[in-house]
Amino acid sequence: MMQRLTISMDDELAAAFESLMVRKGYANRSEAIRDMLRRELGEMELTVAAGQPCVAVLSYIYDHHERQLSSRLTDLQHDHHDMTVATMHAHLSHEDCIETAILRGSSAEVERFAQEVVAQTGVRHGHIHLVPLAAGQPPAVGAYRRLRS
Ligand code: NI
Repeated sequence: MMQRLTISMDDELAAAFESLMVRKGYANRSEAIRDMLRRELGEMELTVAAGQPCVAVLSYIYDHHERQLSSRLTDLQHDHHDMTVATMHAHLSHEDCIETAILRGSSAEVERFAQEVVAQTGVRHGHIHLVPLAAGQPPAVGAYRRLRS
């Protein structure tokens, strides 16, 4: 059985999608979207299945003119001080700041915290790179995910 989905998107996103398809060599849109979905679902499984200790690099851009966002982000980090190893901040322009945080904890906790940060209004381009820390075992495969565009 196949289901048909109709998707709406703005012109800019549609154009970006078309060029991505060409770049990655997809024959049609359905195949490209199916592939992205499978990848996203696979990554979710990988990270949900693993409750193991990890380090992670979380990065995002945000608008520091957005009301109270800077202090909300700082508060969030203080609330999770046991997980926040270090944070680096750079002022990119009049509006934008970039921050990277090194986090350490169980992958489930780290992901929950990261998701909370990037879900704040005014945060863009949230990415996380999770590296599992399995004691006495060879390094497992890490996961790199885009949390928010
Ligand atoms: Ni700044």
